[in-house]
Amino acid sequence: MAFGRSSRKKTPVEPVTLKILVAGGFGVGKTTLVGAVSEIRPLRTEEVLTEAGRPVDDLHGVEAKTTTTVAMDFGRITLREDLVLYLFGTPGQDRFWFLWDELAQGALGAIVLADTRRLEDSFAAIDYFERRGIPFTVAVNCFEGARRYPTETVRAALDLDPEVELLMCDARDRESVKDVLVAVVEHALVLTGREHASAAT
Ligand SMILES: Nc1nc2c(ncn2[C@@H]2O[C@H](COP(=O)(O)OP(=O)(O)O)[C@@H](O)[C@H]2O)c(=O)[nH]1
Ligand SMILES: [Mg+2]
Repeated sequence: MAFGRSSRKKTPVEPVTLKILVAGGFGVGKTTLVGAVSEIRPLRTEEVLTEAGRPVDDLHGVEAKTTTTVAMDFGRITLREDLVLYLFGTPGQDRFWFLWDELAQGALGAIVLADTRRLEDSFAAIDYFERRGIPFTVAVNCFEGARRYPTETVRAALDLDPEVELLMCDARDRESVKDVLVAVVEHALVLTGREHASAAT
């Protein structure tokens, strides 16, 4: 029995690990999203916003927020037995741009979180991934109290390429976030596969 097929099937597979970035403006829900799905206690480096930080940290529209992620959020989720994602939240503030190139190393793809009340806050992240050719999916975090817009309206406002996917999500909801992650991985794998195919010809 010990050498039977059934016991062999139980041999744990070494999972593929993929790195996904979570980007978007300040207060859009990056820390919330990573925390909602992570199986490990998310590593967070939140700092209480200080008076000194106020002129830099634009709190307009996020008045309830009293902490800010100074370095990054980090989390892990097993999407399937053989597929583990490591999530890296990018710092939301402009003064931490220098960290982005480090974080982007080896990333398969990215989520750009957006809030329809402050869409322009997500432009920088979209530009960044477009310029570097990193596949990304846009997820609109549907805060209650924020007006709902048709997908096409949001796509047009963000000037998204037709092949970039846009989803609505709730960053606090594990299943909703998982849907976004699956979409990002699938999108990124299709694009990466296409790249490999064209490199081979
Ligand atoms: N109502 C609501 N609040 C949210 C949602 N996502 C995040 N928040 C809140 O919005 C604030 C900013 O979220 P946070 O994850 O810290 O944003 P970050 O700066 O992008 O990391 C926090 O107080 C969250 O609790 C959401 O989907 N709905
Ligand atoms: Mg944060």
